[in-house]
Amino acid sequence: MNAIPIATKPFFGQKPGTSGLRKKVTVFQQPHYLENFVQALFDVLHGIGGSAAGQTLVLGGDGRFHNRVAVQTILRMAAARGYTRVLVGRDGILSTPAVSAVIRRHQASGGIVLSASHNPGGPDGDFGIKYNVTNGGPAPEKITDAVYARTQELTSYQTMETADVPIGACGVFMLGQMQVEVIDPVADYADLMRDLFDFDAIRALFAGGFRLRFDAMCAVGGPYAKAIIEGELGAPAGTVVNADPLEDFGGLHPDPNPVNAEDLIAHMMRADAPDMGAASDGDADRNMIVGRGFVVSPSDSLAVLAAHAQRVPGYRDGLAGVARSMPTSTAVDRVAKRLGIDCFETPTGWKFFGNLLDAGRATLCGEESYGTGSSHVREKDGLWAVLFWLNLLAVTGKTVEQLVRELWSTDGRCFYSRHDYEGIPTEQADALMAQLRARLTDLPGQRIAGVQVAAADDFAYVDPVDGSESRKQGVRIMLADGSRVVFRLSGTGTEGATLRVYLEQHEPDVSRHSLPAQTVLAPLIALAEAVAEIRRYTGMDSPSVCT
Ligand code: G16
Repeated sequence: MNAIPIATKPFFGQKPGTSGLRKKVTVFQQPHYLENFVQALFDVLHGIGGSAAGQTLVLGGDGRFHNRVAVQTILRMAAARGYTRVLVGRDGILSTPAVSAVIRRHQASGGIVLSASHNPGGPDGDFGIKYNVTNGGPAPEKITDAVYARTQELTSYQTMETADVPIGACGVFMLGQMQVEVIDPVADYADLMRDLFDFDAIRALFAGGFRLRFDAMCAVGGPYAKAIIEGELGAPAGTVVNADPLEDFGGLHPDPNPVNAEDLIAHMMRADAPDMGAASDGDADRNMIVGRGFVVSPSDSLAVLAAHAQRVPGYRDGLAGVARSMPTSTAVDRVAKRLGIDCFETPTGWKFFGNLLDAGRATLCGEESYGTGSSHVREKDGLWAVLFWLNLLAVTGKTVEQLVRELWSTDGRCFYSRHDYEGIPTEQADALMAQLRARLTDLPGQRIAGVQVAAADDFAYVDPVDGSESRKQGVRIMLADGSRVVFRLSGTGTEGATLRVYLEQHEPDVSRHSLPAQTVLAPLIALAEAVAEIRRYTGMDSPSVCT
């Protein structure tokens, strides 16, 4: 069996965003579209036309529509490229954190994740592809930029003419000279979790009647949560709901936030609510934590985990440091200060944590976008966060709400909200950001909508490990007391542009901690409108999603 060249032409816009290339399924279904991207990736990794002989690739996705087709396409191209071995999840399934774990455990040269994360799936939904490097983390910008450049000059790609590899059961198959090993998607990941957490303590918690509701949102987290939480930890059957991954996520929008996981929130607000609620997203790297009648913000969740990390076996020796994306609230900064450890502020995108984790400068990382993780892999990890919380509840005997309120009474509460304006025409969104950037030097010192602006900038990051620079990562308007409004455009959408407005205000006074966030943040919301003229540019009177 020989590699055969297929003539092709470049496609417009194959530029990876915050986390890989995400487009409508119909875009990926165009002949040669996926192949071009994979060829460009292989050309960057192995040199134009170069061989991947001796290398192992990990391959899997969140099971969304087009996953199966894409897996077979990539297997053929990997064989044509000369890869020695591919580890593929059974049925083409691997969660994003599991890909990271498998790459690291098997010392693979890298992995391909097929997912559009929290974006809806199905024939009219979204699809995506992303490459993770040998540390298990998303490829850095120097690779993704090079891949994009290469997509713009392709004239052919290499593949093979073969039957599909049977990936429905574990086993080893040959595709030409390449070995395809179909692996259990959960096994390596479950081993890692056993090393990190006190499974006995969590087992005892469930045995004592503790009730959890884990909503897998018909996405890839289901099999992992069922195997570990129900299978190993003894939670009653039915603890994990929406546990079977479906190609269209059962029509759900698998984004674990209070808006899209409304069914979970409704259960957690009932008088007979379980002790804890949790949800994960399409590819199982995001998480939401809910107490009885009490929603935990992702920024607070990160801060609680950091504050109590030493109670968990995997972090018994303490944290080297913590890191958060710039728009994430400063709750974890306050914990880091108390603990006397470094806290890094990075641009949005998990890839920016990779160097800090590799260099041993950060142990825990998190983002406002419902992502939390640690040095155990190089992705955020939804189920890991849930197990971490369960471990803390088991060893402290406290409730979710108690742990969060303790954090607030120690460090003050960082009131926080994100307002998303989705589906804006791209030119309008760009114009809004351009006028904000043009005003940056004028804003400091001005009183706008009754609020005094202390400073304003466009966030830029210099990686402390390799010195690489990332500019224009979000406009920040800061007040003297540390409150802030941040504006940036999402890099993960597939239709038009999404403006994200992040609002944060610190409140030390415990008597004000139960006020509704939107009420406390009202002056900042007014400031955001006055400075950015959101209504005028977007034509929208209110955000489409408010979390
Ligand atoms: C990705 C990135 C995250 C980022 C999120 C939202 O998550 O890995 O770092 O916070 O997108 O990005 P944006 O604000 O640009 O839409 P995921 O879960 O979609 O892979």
